[in-house]
Amino acid sequence: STWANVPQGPPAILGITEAFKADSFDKKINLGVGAYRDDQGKPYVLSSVRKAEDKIVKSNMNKEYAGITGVPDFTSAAAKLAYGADSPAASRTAITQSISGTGALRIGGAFLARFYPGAKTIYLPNPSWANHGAVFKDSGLSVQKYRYYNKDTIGLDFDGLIADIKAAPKNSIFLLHACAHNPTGVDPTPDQWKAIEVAIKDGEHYAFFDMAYQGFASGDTNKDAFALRYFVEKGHNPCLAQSFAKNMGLYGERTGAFSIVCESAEEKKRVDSQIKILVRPLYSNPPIHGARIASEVLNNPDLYNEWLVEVKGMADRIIKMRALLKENLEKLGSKHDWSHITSQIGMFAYTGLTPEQMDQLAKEHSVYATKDGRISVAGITSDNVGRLAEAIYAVKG
Ligand code: PLP
Ligand code: TYF
Repeated sequence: STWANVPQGPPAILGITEAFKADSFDKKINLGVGAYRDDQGKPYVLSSVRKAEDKIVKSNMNKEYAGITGVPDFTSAAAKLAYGADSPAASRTAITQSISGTGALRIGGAFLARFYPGAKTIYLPNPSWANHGAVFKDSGLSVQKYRYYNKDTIGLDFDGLIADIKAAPKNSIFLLHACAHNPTGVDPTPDQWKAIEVAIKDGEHYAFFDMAYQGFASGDTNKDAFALRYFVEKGHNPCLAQSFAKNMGLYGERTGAFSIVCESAEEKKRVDSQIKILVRPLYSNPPIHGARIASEVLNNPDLYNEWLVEVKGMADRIIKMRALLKENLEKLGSKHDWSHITSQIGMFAYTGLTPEQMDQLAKEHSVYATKDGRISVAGITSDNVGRLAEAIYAVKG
């Protein structure tokens, strides 16, 4: 037949959700996909987002197409949120709405593949978000890795990271997780970021920031934007993929933005024209509903303040679950050092459990997460944390 030569592919991360659904045990726990859950384990729609959506629905707006680069009130507010209201680069930053963070990464990859004057090689942290490699490879870049995670310390391999930046050919592209590194939950400290900035500048490299969790790391959107803003302050012209999936809970609305800091307003104009030429044959123009919601939340002072409180609420609940998980493991008598569970930040904890132990967690304890030992802390609740600790203690001791 026509597709006889199409090989069966492996299941994606959503395979975990499938296995979870097929499990009939009523106390099963899903810590697979990184999506926030409330303390009842339910998907959470932020109150600020609900109010913004109500306003939009009630205002009876039409459904006309947005322009190629999306809803302008949304993109200008997104840029302000990321780079800061007083960004020195505000007038020279080109920005387009995107199909959430993934779409932003893909536009960025395609733009660099077409126009980046240096080697079209992007270095990803090892490990990185599972989709990064495929996004950039399919964009036409060649993909390499730089050292990031030290499995002995369950922390940052800072020396390896700096050495790899220094060893990379001049003008390489470096993908940097702006905050709340996925999957490890391990971020550089501000001082380490300063050293990374120097190494990137010395190598004449180009910084590509992926910011999928602004507000989720510290609970403070400004703190979480430190690295990005610091690079701009130090004279870099980075590009940025932004997602509102996690921090506004807009997952399926696919709301995001891609931006490039340019040298001048004139350069911005040329870059902007080429972003449009790139996006037009990809999907013509982006969906409007999520962008209108995010725009309302970001531009309405009352909703904006309510949102900031809600983001901090999500971050704080995750921090509390980290502490409870560690405490429960210690109460059970575990002799391992679990301090990384509370020192890591963002949505995920990188437990250090082996693929075999993760398999055992699923098969014997109905606890589902990725094989690399990553658990989505957002899936832990006051109710299931005790059972989770027992399961981890049973497979690891
Ligand atoms: N980048 C990182 C590091 C992520 O973890 C994710 C996943 O949520 C994304 C980008 C893109 O997510 P989305 O396309 O849902 O915005
Ligand atoms: O890493 C995660 O679990 C999140 C959610 O194709 C996600 O980033 C996972 C896979 C995917 C899109 C989002």
